Amino acid sequence: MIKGTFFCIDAHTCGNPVRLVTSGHPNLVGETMSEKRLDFLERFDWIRQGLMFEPRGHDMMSGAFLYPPCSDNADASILFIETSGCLPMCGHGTIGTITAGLESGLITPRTPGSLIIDVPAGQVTIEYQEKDGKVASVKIFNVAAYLVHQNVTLNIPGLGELTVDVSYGGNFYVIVEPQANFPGIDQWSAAEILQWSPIVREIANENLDCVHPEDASVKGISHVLWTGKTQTQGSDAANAVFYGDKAIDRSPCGTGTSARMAQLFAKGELALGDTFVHESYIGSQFTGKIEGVVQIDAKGKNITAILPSIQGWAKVFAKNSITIDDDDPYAYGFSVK
Ligand code: PYC
Repeated sequence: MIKGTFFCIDAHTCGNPVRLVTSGHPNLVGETMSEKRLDFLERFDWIRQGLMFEPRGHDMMSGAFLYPPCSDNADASILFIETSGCLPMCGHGTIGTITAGLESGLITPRTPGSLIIDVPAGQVTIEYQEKDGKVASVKIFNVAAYLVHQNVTLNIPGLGELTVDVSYGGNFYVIVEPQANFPGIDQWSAAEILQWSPIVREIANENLDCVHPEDASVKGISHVLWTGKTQTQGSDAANAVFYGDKAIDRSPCGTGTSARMAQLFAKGELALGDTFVHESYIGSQFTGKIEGVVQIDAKGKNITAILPSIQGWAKVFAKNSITIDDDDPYAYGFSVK
């Protein structure tokens, strides 16, 4: 029996996939995208599994559904899906979704050139530029980002000690900079990043508490951000972000760039108004900026956070109709361990 048919627009943001699902949306219960995200995970996760995992997707696959706005001031809402679940926020996913949504006419801005979007992590504002009938670039004014833990030493069996920071940029990131037991991403193969990242993430999660002070459903370290030398002219820094079980982000990672700027701001290495050109493992670039500084109330204790922006581009390359049919033994996908 066919469980669902999903029309999808496939795109990539600076190299990383974005599958915008444009039909087959389940009706979700909840007032906010955070509540709707939890409802989707509880009742409709089979859709994510079918569309993200092999054979319809792959390890890096990530995507999104557009929903009507949850807030009065917003133009639309986004639910993110990927191999690991439903992220509270995804920067490359937002850039791809906005590009594909505008180019296909699925998003109609009330004010040309700008949009307000509800996401599970809160609300983001978008500014975009068009050229020759296409979206040339998308700038996201992201949710507040802040450094959570600083200079924590983790003991990684087989690798040794790593001193790391943990920062939030829409997801929680362990950030690993070059040090005795890690020479930098320019010295490590993709296979080494994929080998050590899940172990670092697991040990970091065992040792460090990460719960967002304004939404307790946003918790736990999901990503590992490794740094190293740049390879593209004009980059201020380079990173390789590990997500899911076996993925390295091909884009510079929007929430990772936000988390990294928050870390560098807290350590005095970036200031309000600074731009930050961040490079991915394949050398593609996002331009980040520290747009503002705010205080987040964490049960009476104030956390200083930055308001980051991230600018990048996406390209649409395919349109397809995907069915999930119960008679297929791999209807809900698989992942090779
Ligand atoms: O761009 O925020 C991002 C992202 C998260 C995981 C992969 N990309």
